[in-house]
Amino acid sequence: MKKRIYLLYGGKSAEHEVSIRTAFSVICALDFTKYEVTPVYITKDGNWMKRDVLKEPPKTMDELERQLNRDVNGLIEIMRDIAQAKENGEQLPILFPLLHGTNGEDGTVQGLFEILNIPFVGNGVLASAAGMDKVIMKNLFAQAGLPQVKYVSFNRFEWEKNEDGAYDEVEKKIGYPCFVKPANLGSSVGISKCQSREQLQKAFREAFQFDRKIIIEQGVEAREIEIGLLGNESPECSVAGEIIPKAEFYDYKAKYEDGNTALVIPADIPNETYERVKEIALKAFKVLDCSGLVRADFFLTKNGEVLINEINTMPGFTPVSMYPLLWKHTGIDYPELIDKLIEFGCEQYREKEKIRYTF
Ligand code: G1L
Repeated sequence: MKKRIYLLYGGKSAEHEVSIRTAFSVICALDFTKYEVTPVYITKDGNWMKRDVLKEPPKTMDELERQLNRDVNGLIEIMRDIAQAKENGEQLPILFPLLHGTNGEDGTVQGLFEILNIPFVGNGVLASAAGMDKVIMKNLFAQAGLPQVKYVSFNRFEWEKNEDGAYDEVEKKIGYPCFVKPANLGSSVGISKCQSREQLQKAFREAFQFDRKIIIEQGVEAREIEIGLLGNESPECSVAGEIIPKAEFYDYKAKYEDGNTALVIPADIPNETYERVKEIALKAFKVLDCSGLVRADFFLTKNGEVLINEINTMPGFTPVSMYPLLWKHTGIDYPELIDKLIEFGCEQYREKEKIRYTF
């Protein structure tokens, strides 16, 4: 019997196209003799469109994007399929969400999966939600004693009540340069670097357009190091990678270019630094109660200090994204990585099935 997979992609998000491209890569990497693949396209208006089971990998991306003119809500169809599988005592299908931002990465869609009581790939409700909010994430890291840059946070109410008080606090606790960002990790907009009070005022106004909560982080001169984690109870760590501005790289072993940055894998760092990165990444995974996968991002300062910047519960996931590349260099290629993520999703579901709800 083939394992059934529902691949969810598209979605109400600025990353709609990225998601489609990622879904295309994932489907093409799946072994069709092992898996039965059902694409579920979520349109920009948020409609769920369950497609027919794929007989073979799609030839072009357009096939995944074409809208179906069916009046049945795809979500209801999926729910019916699940109920039928349960009734017939069949193996449950697994959901594979490739969705970003609102209703995808923030835990809401994972909540739906929990209610449906069905296996799914990747992080659960709590990790997804906590990982989406920079302030919550950093507060949890702080509570666990993980090293990170200084930060403060304000909501719109606090700022409107006392604007100058907020700027004073930033200058007293953080200083310049600093970064002002919407707290919501999903948005790559509304971010500014500030060197002065004037810039800070402008940056607050800008960031508050995109969220009701903002975070101000100390700007540090540092290298950017990332690592991948894979697993549930005792996750494995990949080699580390480095992101560097294009102008600065020359004769490294592996170079991947994308826009204005290059990825260097493995990162050229001392072994003790790598050990420290792993140690902190594993703690962060545990602190946020992650499952399946995480990409952990770090700053490495001039004096060798390792600071955690953030973790990403739904990292970029095309074959040329940092997370899959890190695993490729660790000895796990893209198709195998996907197999493992699916297996970890099933394992996580079995773990939850052990919980008693009656007493
Ligand atoms: F399901 C996984 F494996 F956990 C998973 C889900 C989503 C891995 C990576 C992603 N990433 C995304 O969905 C993306 C928005 C970054 C690209 Cl579509």
